[in-house]
Amino acid sequence: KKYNVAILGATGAVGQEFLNLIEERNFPFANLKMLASKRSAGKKIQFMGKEYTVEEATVDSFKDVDIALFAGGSASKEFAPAAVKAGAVVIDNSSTFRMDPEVPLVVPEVNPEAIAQHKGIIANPNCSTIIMVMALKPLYDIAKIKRVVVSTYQAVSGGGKEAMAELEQQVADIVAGKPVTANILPGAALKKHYQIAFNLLPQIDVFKENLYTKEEMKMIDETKKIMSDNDMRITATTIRVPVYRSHAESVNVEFADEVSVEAARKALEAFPGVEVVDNPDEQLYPQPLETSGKNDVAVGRLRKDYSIDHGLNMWVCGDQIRKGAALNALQIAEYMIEKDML
Ligand code: 2RA
Repeated sequence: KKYNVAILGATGAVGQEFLNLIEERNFPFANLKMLASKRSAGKKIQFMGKEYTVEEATVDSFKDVDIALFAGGSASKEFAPAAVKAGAVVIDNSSTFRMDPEVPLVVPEVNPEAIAQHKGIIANPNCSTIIMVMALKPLYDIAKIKRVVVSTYQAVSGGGKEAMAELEQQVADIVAGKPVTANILPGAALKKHYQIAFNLLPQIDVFKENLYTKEEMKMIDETKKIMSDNDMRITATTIRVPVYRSHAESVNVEFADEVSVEAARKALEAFPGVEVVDNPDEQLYPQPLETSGKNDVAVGRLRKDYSIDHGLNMWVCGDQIRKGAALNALQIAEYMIEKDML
């Protein structure tokens, strides 16, 4: 069986990755609709030997669509209800519906059972959250996790194609001895912008009243929902780094019981979608350059946290446009196809 697929946000970084993955994974599509905002409407996209014209998304765009893949952004709020009404299942990469109790928030390796609860919309978690829970879940399966302390090192592509271009331009300008301009990062809509080249920015998204950024609160709230554990204590600090692609995270875990490094390694090695890269003798550890363009989340630097009773430190890297966004969403669709849920 083949399915009619629509991609909303087809011209952006996540939209483009949807296309790469649909081809790579031989996703069973019949018709493919490329949708975007008015600004991108009319653009041509070459895909699998065919030329597609990007159409402006409207509430009428979803007739006969089986699966609507939403790349993210404010368009989701406007178009998700229309797509559902037209009979499509929406897999949404924006934050709009993630914490809605009626909407499953899914990482297929972690909580696929939640998909069955959907009422038309399934939310794809935030990229840094997905990458972290891929490493937490196999560990949680051997011992309850009491507390997590995470610091992220997030690539500029998390801020979109424009943020990548900004880093490239700044590096070129610095090397050429020219003055540097910053217009995008830490966020295009923010009041102030700072240089990312040869710098770090401790702000991803806007600040909330509690002094955390929205990105930090996503990691906290979404992880509890995905792992179905509201008692888990989590604190997060999210940082933008001058890396093109692939987020990295330093994750400190406190368990309720003893977990040896060997047991943790074994559990991580057995988990689908995780690759353990951890050999200090050979200087092997995950690096964003190595995980860019790959599907698996890499985990390494496994070691005890001797400052607490049952603690473990790890270093996690994952391509946030793949597993952190497009791949995860497509895996949700593949799961539904496999289980005949579409
Ligand atoms: C970032 N979390 O890296 C975002 C993308 N969804 O900015």
